[in-house]
Amino acid sequence: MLTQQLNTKPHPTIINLKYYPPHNLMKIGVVGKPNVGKSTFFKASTLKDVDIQNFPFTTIKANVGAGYARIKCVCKEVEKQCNPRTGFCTDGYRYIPIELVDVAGLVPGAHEGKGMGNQFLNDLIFCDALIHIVDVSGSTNEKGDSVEMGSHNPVNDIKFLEEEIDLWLIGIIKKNWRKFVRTAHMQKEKGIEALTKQLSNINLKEEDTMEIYERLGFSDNLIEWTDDQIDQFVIEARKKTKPIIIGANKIDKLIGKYGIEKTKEKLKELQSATDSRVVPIFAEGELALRNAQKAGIVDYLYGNSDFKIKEDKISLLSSEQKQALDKIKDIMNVFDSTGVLNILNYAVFDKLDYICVYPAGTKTLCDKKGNVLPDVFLMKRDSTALDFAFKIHTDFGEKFIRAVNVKTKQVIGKDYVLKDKDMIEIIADK
Ligand SMILES: Nc1nc2c(ncn2[C@@H]2O[C@H](COP(=O)(O)OP(=O)(O)OP(=O)(O)O)[C@@H](O)[C@H]2O)c(=O)[nH]1
Ligand SMILES: [Mg+2]
Repeated sequence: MLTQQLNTKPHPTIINLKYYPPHNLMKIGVVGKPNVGKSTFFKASTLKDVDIQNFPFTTIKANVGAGYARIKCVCKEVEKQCNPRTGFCTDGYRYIPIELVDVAGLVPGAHEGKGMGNQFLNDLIFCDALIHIVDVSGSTNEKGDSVEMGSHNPVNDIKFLEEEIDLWLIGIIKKNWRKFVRTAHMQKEKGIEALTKQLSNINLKEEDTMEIYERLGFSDNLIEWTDDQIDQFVIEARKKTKPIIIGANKIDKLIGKYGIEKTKEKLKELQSATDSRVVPIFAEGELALRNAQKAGIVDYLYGNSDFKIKEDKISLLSSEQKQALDKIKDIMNVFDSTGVLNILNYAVFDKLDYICVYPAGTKTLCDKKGNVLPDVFLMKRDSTALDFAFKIHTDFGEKFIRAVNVKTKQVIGKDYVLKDKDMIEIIADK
């Protein structure tokens, strides 16, 4: 609606998107019940031209595209302009691509086939985290139909969605449970080893399988596991492989009805009902703003806390358009941004605890083609120089000799623990 008000054309292309092989991109799923603004959030993040409508099940086939996390790039520190191979760098902010997957809406009972069922969630199996978009204004019921504002309690959505996601994963694991347990038994495989292999199918790492296994203290003989125990294990696995962050969307509606202070209280109420972090979002505002920026109406850098209408455009705007922009500005002032990039940054750097590391040549910071700091990789905190070498290329990992910390010029070994914004040169056998 706001986009129409601002009368700008949506941009069908993604900015400077050249994919790495998918295994190198972090992947984040966008989930929630129908009609809450998942695709609006996706479109505001990726600028991909996807369908948005005010009724349930607009999205059926998953939308996939590149969103971004954003950091202050080291190129400013070293006083050079970088040339990113993927993503982009503007005003010293480096935008690091992340794969976003926007799926169809989930309804309570989806695991029993209600709504669109939950098979479509299989598109999320390799996601590192899930952003659960909630209509915080309470103007969509559990099926995603529009209802009177405030008549639906968004706290209920948080609970049901988590359950449906858990039940989906439980369904996947239980489907082959008996067969895999029998095979493991026949091959005299240890329970934990068999389980590790099985759960790697849902992206669970070996150390995480071990941690859950030790914490729950279930039998080493998987045949003895009860149904409940399998469920408990998978729920813990889901928390590790698919942590959920709540995007409290449509805050504009909430503010419109209750004002700012009451809105903040409502957000606190929502936060107290969940262990997941609740991030306020105005997806429609971000989408309108990015389109206005593309159309040359405003000076705005995606993710910033403010924007300016261009002097020469002010007189060309209708009062409706000015009002729409004022509304966005007011909300950005209160919450420091529209929250769209904010929630992705929170997912990557806080919840998943990743840091950014640049491969760099010691002398020039360039690759062979002369590009300055062309890549930046997201690495799990506490990763080592050897992990980084493997991340760049298996060959580098296998033939690792030593590395150099480009900032300090110190030679480092494979066990060096990486720090955020390190620039590292890997020296490997040819
Ligand atoms: N007021 C307001 N409306 C929004 C916001 N974000 C999305 N909407 C509206 O919510 C409706 C649903 O948006 P979609 O993005 O299609 O929702 P969805 O969750 O993808 O819906 P399904 O694909 O049907 O599951 C549309 O009318 C959007 O314009 C927002 O931040 N504020
Ligand atoms: Mg949609």
